[in-house]
Amino acid sequence: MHQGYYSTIWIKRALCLFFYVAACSRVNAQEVTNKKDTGKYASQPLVSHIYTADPSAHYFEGKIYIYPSHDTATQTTENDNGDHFRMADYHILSMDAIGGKVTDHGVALRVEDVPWASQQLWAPDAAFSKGTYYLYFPAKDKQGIFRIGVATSTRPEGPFTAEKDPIAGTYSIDPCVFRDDDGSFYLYFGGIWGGQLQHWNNNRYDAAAKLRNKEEPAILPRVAKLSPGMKSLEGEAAEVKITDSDGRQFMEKDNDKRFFEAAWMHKYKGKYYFSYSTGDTHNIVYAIGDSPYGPFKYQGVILKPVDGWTNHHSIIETGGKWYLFYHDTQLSGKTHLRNVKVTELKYNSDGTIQPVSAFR
Ligand code: FUB
Repeated sequence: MHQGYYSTIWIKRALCLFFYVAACSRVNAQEVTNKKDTGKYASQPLVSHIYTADPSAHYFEGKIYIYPSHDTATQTTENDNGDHFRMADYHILSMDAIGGKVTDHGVALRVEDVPWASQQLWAPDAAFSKGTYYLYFPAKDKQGIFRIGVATSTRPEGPFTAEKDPIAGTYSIDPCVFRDDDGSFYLYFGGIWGGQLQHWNNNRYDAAAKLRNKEEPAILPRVAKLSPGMKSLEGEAAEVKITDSDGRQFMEKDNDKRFFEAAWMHKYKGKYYFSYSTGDTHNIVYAIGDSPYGPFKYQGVILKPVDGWTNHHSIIETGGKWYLFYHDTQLSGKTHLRNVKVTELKYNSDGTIQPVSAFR
């Protein structure tokens, strides 16, 4: 009886010890995993006090200014329409140099201060011309249709004052404004699915239009020259032709290469580099051309998929080096709560870009 009692105690003690050791090693394993997780990223978020995404970087007045989306928590269920991206204002960030302290300049524009807009301030861009800073931004109008608006300021960080109406002839999302060497400005825009580009044919809205079938030509981004006043288009928007290396236009099924959203334009050694996100295959890719209007020949991947569904970037040169600004979801683990980052971008001697990974 006694023997049985003691052996029961010893069995209990042994079991306790076993569970204690197991629990300890689980905690240790968890800590190691967390440390490894932080270290797995090649770059760290530029700010962590707010969520930021879609960074459009520019060099203004001797500093680097970043024009990002300001992601906010939302109760809206995640869907293919992007309804969970319900951003309500913009904050502009700046830093003296890459790696330096990042300043958040506070609210630069709010959706309620845009007379024509109803919701969803998505990825913006900015430009400077003749003493004025211009903020270009997409938002849904009162009918729920994405348009592109413009707001002005005397300062790169704002605050910005929005025009009464969206820019005539614009639609969809993700404006990118490119200044060519001759001082002309070009506006690129468009994004499919929630960005609504599939509803626009010949610059007319078709509510019934559907996404393309796999065997149909892929939907193309749009470009228009900006008029000297920077608030209107010079003529109608045109499609930006992107082809494979053999000159073949991409089909919808080429979704590892065809355009989805997030256009960016930069010039390197006299060539025009048009880069964009492939959307559901999550790459940032690029194509090269001889004119800001294209056509552009596909070259390859710039940024491989990051954490999170979306991939969005900008490219600038500063201090004699080239940099890629992008975002991922390191801080939140949630698709619609992103954080902006930066990393160096390198070219090969033939002008091609060395692909970047967001991970070590
Ligand atoms: O931030 C909202 C949308 O997500 C952007 O407009 C897209 O480019 C994607 O990053």
